[in-house]
Amino acid sequence: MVEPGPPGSSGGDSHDGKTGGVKGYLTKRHVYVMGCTTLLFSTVYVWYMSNGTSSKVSYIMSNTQDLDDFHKTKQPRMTYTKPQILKPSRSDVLMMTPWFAPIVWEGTYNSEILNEQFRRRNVTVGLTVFAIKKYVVFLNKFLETAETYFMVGHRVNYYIFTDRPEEVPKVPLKEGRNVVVLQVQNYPRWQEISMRRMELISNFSQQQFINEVSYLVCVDVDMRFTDQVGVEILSDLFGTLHPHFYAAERQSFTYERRPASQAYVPSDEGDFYYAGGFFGGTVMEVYMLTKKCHEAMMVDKANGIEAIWHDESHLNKYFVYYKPTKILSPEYLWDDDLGRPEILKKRRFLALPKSHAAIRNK
Ligand code: UD2
Repeated sequence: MVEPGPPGSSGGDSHDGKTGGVKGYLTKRHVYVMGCTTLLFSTVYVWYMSNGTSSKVSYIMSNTQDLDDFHKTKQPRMTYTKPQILKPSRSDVLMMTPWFAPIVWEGTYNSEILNEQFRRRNVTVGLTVFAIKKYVVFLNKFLETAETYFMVGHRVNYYIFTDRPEEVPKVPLKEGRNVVVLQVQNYPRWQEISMRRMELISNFSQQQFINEVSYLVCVDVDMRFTDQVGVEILSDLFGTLHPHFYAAERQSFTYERRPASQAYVPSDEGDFYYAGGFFGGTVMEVYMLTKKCHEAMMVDKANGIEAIWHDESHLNKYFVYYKPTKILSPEYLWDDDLGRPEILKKRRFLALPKSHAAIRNK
């Protein structure tokens, strides 16, 4: 083992200190440090220039500060049951995809560890929800239950897209949590309202969300939280297994099967069927997903075709080719009409029963 030497030395092996490339004037360690420094500064510079904002630079700085403080501050004790290599935490469900994306089930993660990691990064999460026309009636229950169960202990911005800002209920919020009402237009058809979410999320991601939050979580409004939905869901890009299809075979997935649509998925492709009502990721990843899906929907529109399940079909097409880095189990989007299968240890986000005739296009 090489013992670290005094400052300025090249480590334990004195014969290893010079490099031919700089004619022996500099030690390898100098060259290494200079290389790293140059790389760091050029990365930061390119990043800074391409974004026109200092938010990412300050992100790097604050994280470096955190590392600097590591030895000075007392770290919280990390006492919990040790993971067991020979005893997987769940043996009844798939916990990892073939591209190494974890599938989030109760019993597979430790919230304490994850909360500590995300708190250290001082993460703010944006929750986007659309309440257009009559769907404003769902906001009260949605927000009230989100205050109890969604990202407890973390900073949250609720982005409420609506055409009826005056009907957004005033729900008491905990510290660090804000409601941001975004007034948008409505459309005559409910399908169009559902699909246009992609366009609006991508536009607002670029103009606003990128400056305000680290992650976006994009969900349906006719839902209520019934158990914890925390930072375990966060990742670069995540989708949720649709409660109707999590155990189904490919042929049963209701992907768009007409080649004329941009959402077309051939019968021998696809991993899972994802729900349109719960996806997310970093603002940049969500921006790319929603932009691509919106563009695809516009091509379909120009060609006089609408995908079978609207935005959900396009989301599913996207995930075939840009695979999520994390997948949420149906715990995160459940419908009690489907009963309570043994594998479902928790129901965290539940569909509310709704009368389509009374609520859609109203
Ligand atoms: C499924 C998906 C949904 C979407 C849709 C496409 C789930 C749980 N839901 O929902 O995400 O992909 O299929 O067909 O996976 N909305 C309004 N006002 C309206 C109509 C819709 O605000 O007049 C919004 C609202 O946030 C609603 C969402 O659009 O939750 C989706 O509409 P939906 O819930 O009526 O569609 P549904 O249940 O078929």
